[in-house]
Amino acid sequence: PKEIFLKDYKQPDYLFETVHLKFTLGEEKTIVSSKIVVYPGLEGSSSPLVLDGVDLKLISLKVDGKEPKEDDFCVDSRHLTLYSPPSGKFTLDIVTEIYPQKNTSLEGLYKSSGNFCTQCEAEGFRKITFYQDRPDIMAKYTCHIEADKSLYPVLLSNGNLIEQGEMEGNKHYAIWEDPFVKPSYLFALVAGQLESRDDTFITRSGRKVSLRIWTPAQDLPKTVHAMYSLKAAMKWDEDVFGLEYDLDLFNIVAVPDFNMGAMENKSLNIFNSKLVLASPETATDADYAAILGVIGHEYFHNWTGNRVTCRDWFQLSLKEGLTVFRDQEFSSDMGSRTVKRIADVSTLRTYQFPQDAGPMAHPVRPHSYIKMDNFYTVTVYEKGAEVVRMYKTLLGASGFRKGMDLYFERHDGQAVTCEDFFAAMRDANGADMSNFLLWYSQAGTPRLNVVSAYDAQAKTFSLKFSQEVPPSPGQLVKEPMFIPVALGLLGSNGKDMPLSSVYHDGKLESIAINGQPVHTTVLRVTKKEEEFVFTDIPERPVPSILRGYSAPVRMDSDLTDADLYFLLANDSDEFNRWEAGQVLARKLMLSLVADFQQNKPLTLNSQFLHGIRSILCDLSLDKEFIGKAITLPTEAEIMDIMEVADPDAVHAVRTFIRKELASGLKQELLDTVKSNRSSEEYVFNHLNMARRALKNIALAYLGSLDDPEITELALHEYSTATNMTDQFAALVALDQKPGKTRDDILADFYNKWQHDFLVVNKWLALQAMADIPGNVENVRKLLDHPAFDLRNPNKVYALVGGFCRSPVNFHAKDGSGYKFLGEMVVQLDKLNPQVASRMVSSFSRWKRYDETRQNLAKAQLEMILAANGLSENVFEIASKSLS
Ligand code: B3K
Ligand code: ZN
Repeated sequence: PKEIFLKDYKQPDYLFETVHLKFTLGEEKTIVSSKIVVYPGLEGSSSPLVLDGVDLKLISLKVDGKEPKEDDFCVDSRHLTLYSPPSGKFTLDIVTEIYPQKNTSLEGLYKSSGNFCTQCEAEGFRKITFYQDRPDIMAKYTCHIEADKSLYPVLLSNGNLIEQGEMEGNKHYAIWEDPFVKPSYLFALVAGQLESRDDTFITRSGRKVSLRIWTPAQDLPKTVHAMYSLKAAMKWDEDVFGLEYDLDLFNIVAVPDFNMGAMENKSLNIFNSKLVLASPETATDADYAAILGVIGHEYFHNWTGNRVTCRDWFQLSLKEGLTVFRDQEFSSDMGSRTVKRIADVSTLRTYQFPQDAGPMAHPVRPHSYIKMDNFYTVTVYEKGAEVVRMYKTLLGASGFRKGMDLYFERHDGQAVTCEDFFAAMRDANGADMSNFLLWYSQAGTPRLNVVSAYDAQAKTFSLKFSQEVPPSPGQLVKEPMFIPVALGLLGSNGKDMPLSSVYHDGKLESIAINGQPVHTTVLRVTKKEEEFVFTDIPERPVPSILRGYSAPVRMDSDLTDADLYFLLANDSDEFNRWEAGQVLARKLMLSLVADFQQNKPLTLNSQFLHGIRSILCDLSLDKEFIGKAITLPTEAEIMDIMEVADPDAVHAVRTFIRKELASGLKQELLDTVKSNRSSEEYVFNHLNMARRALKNIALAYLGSLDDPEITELALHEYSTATNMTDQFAALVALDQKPGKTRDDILADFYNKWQHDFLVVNKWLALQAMADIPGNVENVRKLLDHPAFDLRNPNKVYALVGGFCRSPVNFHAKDGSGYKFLGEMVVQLDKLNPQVASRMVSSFSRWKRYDETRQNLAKAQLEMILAANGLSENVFEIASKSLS
């Protein structure tokens, strides 16, 4: 397999002006005819024209209407090369044959539940026809589709429908024209038996846009929330960024077989059904929130991704980091900002930090890849979003908006780079952004250490920062980063002190805004070591550092437990209140893990329990915030900060603390469950969701107790639930104890919901994640259950992916978990390399464990690498994991 490098980027020698595609969709084969108008690139060229093409059968080729001679071109398994194309403008006519019915990779053109659909990002278009399949080739497309009328009554592609009609032999056709230039990865086609929920949106300039969400007829009632989300997103983008939709039609299609969440094809978004379909009875609050976020995300791509796209795939974060940031802000504005921030930071810590510290660590803009699909990662997406957030933290909301405006003014209709985005931000604000670009090129999570000192005589408070970026593959020595540190100082009354100046770099700098002192300031930490001294500080303050998590770093500080409890109770920055609790919990968990490993008895310190009690019972707090604040850091998060990860110890300790809290706070938790029940109809709004969230977290705590009263309670909650959020939460509570009650209730749930594959996936995932000893056998049995299908990614993510999230069973010391995953990866790779490669990633941090586990995991990785016909996708992850 060949590695591709950013440093080798070359502008294309040939550009494409227009592309006319014609699809004749059939049951055995599909014929794709493509007519491309080609013209020379900026440099002009006499070099060969190389088109990408994979799994294609070339039927005919014409250059300017004439068949080329046999030695004028060649076709191999990946390319069609024209040795000496005409100089100046010319046309290419290419006819290929493809077999969507046999395409199990779910990339290119394939069938899902009887319908045709496409997935072209990143490099799927080359499985449809020969093309320069790279994002800097932007052209105008038309798409002509012909198909059987009864089997495929609906024919969709990008842009506007310009013609449709009947044909002989019960066939029909439709012609779509997209007026905007686009790269091939945004091309889409859908054909099948679908119906739509229709609505309209009037843009702020008064244009009427038709909105259609397409699903099989029986699912239409479940698209109400998706339509609500789409309209909310359209409105939000106008209000916050001044960005209006640019066509008269916007389509969303839901398909059950999809490798990832959704795809932003121009005006024809294609979604995994999981992220469209919802009803109160079948979807949880978490599903509703995910749908809102992802519908927003894909819609927002229309500007950040489609109108302005990426020059090459190394720039992926240009569109993804920015669009994730935009969807995070959208969800914040639609619900609770603090709670959304907490959820996003937890994701970063649970998934991105481990990636950034392991063999697959890569910068937000990777330097190289073997298979681009492997780089749709939490680093490119979530860390990338943190990078965008830092611009906003540094430039302020209006400065950030100015930067965005300039970005669109300069680059609409272009394929650009991360530097172009940086330059727009900098130039629009005349800002000194110092070494900020390092966030794109250096991998690894920076460590930031803070030491504080108060001088009572001089009334100064000093903060000394030191930073270090750990080495990562291919990058052993790192430069110091530009870290924005949002900071406040709390007085003994628990209030923020007014801040007006700080000594830094030998100068007294004003931090007042318009002459007024501030309560939060943003320090620009740019050196390996750096000191900031605040003046006129009347008493020793408690610093609240990195407010709102202003930079994606791991911070250590000299804050004492007393300081942390003080912040937990008083910080005006709600995020940092939560964070103080998490720091305390992390410390506690690590010290109990050490006790566990030394066979010492475990005890929970009572101050921690009191801290949790006071939050649980604080009626002034937002209930969803309470839920987050009483939730312990994840097992993955704790393993990530240990010298040698010990899944058994971490699991035992987390379970122990949960039980102790549940028994110590049993009455309070019971009261919480009872007082937050509701009989009203399900509504998706913050207050209602927050109430359900808190009730269900309390119920989950109680479920950890061996207590018949609690079993009764959970059974009662299960049988009286009127929505899936409450019903599933009760099931989760009951799932914790192996035995007859658990078996019965799981069976009952399946019987109720076997007709609904999205609900059944929750049932699969719940069982897969169970921490009951030897659960791998149960998971193996579920592989043969009629509800399971290896070809459907959602089911694989639920069962196989769910299993890998159970630390005790996946990392079982007898190697049974690793062996299971090894076998699954080899089987999956033959069907769908993208899915297999996501699964094999669970092995990538094998070196973090003890020697026994290391050897077992390594053996599986070696077995996978030795498999016949291994895909590049799996090869890349497995080989990098081993190196
Ligand atoms: N851009 C797509 C992801 C495509 C993944 C290709 N392997 C969805 C999104 O981020 O919006
Ligand atoms: Zn995206």
